[in-house]
Amino acid sequence: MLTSAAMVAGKNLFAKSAGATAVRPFPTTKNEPIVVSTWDFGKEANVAAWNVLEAGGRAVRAVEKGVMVPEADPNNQSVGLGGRPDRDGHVTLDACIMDENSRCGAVACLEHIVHAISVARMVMEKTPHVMLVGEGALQFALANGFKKENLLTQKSEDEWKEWLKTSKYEPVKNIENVMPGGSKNHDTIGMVAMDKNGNLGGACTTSGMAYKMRGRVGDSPIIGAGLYVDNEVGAATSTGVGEEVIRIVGSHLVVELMRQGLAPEAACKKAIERIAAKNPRGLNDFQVGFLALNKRGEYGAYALQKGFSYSVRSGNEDKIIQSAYLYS
Ligand code: SD4
Repeated sequence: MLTSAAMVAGKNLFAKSAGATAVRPFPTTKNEPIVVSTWDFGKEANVAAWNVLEAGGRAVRAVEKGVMVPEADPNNQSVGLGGRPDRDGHVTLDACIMDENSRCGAVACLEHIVHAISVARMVMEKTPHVMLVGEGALQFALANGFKKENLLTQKSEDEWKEWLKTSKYEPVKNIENVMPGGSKNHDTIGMVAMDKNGNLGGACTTSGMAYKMRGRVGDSPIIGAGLYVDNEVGAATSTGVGEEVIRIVGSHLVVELMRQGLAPEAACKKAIERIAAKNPRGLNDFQVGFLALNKRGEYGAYALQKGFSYSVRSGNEDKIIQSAYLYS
């Protein structure tokens, strides 16, 4: 007997089509809440998300609450307050959010607002649009009560000025990957969760690639690239060099591979292999990691390079896991 999730308008979404490989159905058997997020700093963010999930709150609320933690942390130089600026010294934020009803909202190149994810959620809930960018996004945020703040901390400003001395005013490609797994390699929080009703939600927020060109937007605010949620199948998010993720519409690809029957880690691996295949040279130059959760509450990740970690919180787990990877 299929659950209602697998039956829409009387159609069995997991039915085997002629000549196609049989796919596994995704009935939610347990409805046990779980949250997973990118990097080891996700562990702290998961606590805030878990508080919402445990109290019976929606996954979309949990992920918003969760990613607000690194957004507000001035010591996290890849998200929100304290984020590394673009090459001209402006901190510009990208974020998106998606709920169990495939509703989504996003902001890109947003300045002066700490909680870009909450602005993205407001775009989803209060406007007929999916994405607002730049000045328009800021105007919308201010009109809705968000406070204008200086996001450039002294530390990030000092580092940027140091970078300017040798950069010759060109963006440094893959600055975060100077030390894979090291302090500069912690970038972007992507978080996906399942709530007590078995519903999924996801959020992704970042200050983007350090010293990027002014106006550059990465994968993180792009639905399908940096984040994708399909409540029948699962959810996925990404971190790393956004241009590579956009080229394969990575998070959507991971969800579609799970729909075809792949486990989360295997789906992430296939997406990474696709990026690798499109970059026959220079694979050591950059990092991409995918993290996925399916409708059964199973999770997994895969990265191009060694050094990607992710954090898991559920009723019986609270840990940081080192992702599998293609190249060491
Ligand atoms: C981006 N995926 O903007 C994000 C964040 C990132 O190093 O790559 N940071 O492409």
